Amino acid sequence: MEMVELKKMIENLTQERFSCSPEACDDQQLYEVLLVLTQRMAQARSAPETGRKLYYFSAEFLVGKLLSNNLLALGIFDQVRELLAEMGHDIGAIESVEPEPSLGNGGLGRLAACFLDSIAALGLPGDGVGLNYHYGLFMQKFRDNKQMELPNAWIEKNSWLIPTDAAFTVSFGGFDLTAKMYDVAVPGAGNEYANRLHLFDVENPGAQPLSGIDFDKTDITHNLTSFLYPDDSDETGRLLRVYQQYFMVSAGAQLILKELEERGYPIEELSEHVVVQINDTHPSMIIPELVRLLTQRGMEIGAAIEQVRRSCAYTNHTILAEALEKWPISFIEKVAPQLVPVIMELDRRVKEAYPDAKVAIVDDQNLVHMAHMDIHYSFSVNGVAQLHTDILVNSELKNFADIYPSKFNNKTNGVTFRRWLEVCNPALAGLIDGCIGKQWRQDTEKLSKLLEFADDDVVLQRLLDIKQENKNRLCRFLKDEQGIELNPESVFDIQIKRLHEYKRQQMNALYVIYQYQQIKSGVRPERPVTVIFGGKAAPAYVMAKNIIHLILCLKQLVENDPEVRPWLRVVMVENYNVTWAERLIPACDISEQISLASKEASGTGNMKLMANGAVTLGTMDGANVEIAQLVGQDNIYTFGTDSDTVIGLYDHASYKALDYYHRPAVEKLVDFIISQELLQIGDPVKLTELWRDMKQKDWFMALLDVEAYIAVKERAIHDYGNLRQWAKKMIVNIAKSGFFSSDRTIRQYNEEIWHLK
Ligand code: 26Q
Repeated sequence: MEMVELKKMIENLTQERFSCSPEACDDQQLYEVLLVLTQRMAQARSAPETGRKLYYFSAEFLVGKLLSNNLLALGIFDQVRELLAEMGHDIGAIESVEPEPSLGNGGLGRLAACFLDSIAALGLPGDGVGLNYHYGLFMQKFRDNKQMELPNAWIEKNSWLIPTDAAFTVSFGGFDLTAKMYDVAVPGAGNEYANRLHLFDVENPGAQPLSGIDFDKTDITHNLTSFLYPDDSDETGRLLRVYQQYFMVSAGAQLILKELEERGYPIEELSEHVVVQINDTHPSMIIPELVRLLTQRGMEIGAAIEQVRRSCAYTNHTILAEALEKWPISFIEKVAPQLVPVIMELDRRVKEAYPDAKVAIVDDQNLVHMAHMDIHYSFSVNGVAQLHTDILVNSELKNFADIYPSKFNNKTNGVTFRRWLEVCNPALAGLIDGCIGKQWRQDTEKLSKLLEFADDDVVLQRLLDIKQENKNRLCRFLKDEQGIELNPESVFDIQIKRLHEYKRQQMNALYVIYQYQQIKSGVRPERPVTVIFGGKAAPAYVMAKNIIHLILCLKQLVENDPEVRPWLRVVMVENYNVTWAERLIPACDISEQISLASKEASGTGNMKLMANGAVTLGTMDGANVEIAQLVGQDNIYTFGTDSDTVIGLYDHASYKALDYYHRPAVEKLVDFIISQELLQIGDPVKLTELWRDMKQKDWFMALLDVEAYIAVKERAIHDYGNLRQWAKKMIVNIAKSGFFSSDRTIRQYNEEIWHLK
């Protein structure tokens, strides 16, 4: 679009809405103007040509702020930034007034958002289907070195939500609700299309939290879409969760059938024209709901089941047994009694064909295993990284893979480089353009051409300079928003992800203790190190909160010790979210990916950090395995017990934390958790609980790997001293990151599962 034309549009909008020139507007006003502008431009676009159409069902879409991303997709980001600068405004400041739609917990929700971005960019016909939570993931505050949760409202008078005329009745046991459909436009980058994210909402929302983030979970009518569940560890109100799930899938199923009819196809041809991707088990009730609706419209049950089976595909995101959803049939009886006979029939057919109780849908305790229903009644089951898929096939879901060997397939996750490189790290994107041209923006595999510059001193120096600028910028944000002052010259070692024992933030905390003790005994690290954490703990997840408490206590200890502070700093960013990720990732030197091997299905932060020139320090878990294969041993720091060994330890229950605790080097780290120094700062109950768990249980085997971890981290920090060598590692990582574009992932979904066109 021409600059003059764009300028005129902005001027008209500011005049129309605020009766003033763009120059006279404040950031809030300009944000609203740009929101309206992008929304209109996106709405003027048409949906991609539909052969088969995809519906991506997900309880979470962690889209993050949308302004920059949408401007980029519409191809006007650079022009708008320039125009605003001419008018005396900074696009960064304007963006900062945008509230972040945090409609997801973490990896799974962010993946869904990256996928929508890529589906649109590839010009494929595919819409998202989810829920319009009024309160997104809670806001995290720290008080007394503990996590507090506050409600997080994101919908303002002007938001990205576009009301539509579509509404569907959803029948629950004893009452009906109307599901109103709101759309968020998803413009495709580099084309003229736009898809939609459909978010369903109740007609009369409006619940306020009772206190903190606590809602009246029995008031379904008003509270069904009030809030996003902060992950599976929150046991309260599980029934409301089932209400949410059924509401989403029932409305979504009705939308599918309505659009099928509008396109002029009979329901008998459903699977020719529709594919449903089920993002983890949260939307699994789509299967019985579609069967029910098809039979209601006159199809014979066997034919209906067959159509649904050929339409549905399921993605598994977890190997943690405790995270697999199993609902008591009594819950479903209460929420959606009309589904019970369908589920019983689906189960009956399974039991008839496969007498093995381990593959039943309904078990002998009347629990409905959602994943089992998905596997039997879909045509594709995929894991999200090669190792994850291998573990599903060879151990976790072996019984199923033996029955349906060809259903199982791998789709290694990816991330959108538009948000996670072009938007969040424009300086690096510009350097890459200068080296290899701009084609990588369409095809990220072309980043491999950067390898030709691995010995180019000018490029390597520029790469280091850009990293330094990004570290400086992060320091300014931390200073302005959280009052934290850091040494930008230190090594930035960053672990950002949800708090979970399997991700082993506690092992990183043990490293901090190690380094603290070294310094106190007179041995300084080779250079100053800043260990940065970011992440939220589920409000009911006691151990995860204890780990946050330990980290915050360590931070306070280190901050107040003038002997230690110049060499070691600890930071925990408050309220880590997509927006903070966009600031942290470009500033990272060492990317911490230290989950217990076999437990992290994929990880996607690892990919974003790699693309921004961070060097991974990690276990051979999830997609780290593929990162290691791509970059080679010189350009990654791997350590720790391998996944086969870990799986063996669980199978034979042979890991004994105490044995590792009693190693002298380990004992003095663990015991520091209840040292006088820390007990003076923190809550003795929490610290003692954590200490006891770590030495006696340590379910995720931090003590098994901690010595190897410390050794490899020391080596990485040593290697950082040779900056030229380090810059080479950075460039190799960037060059090899192209495989992890969600454009590649989505191409594979389309070629091997969806067949959209
Ligand atoms: C379940 C029941 C009740 C309430 C909430 C939940 C719930 C919510 C969110 C269960 C799981 C989640 C999120 C899971 C998740 O984020 N998994 C991550 O998915 C990423 C994308 O595939 C992977 O990269 C990560 O490895 C995986 O942990």
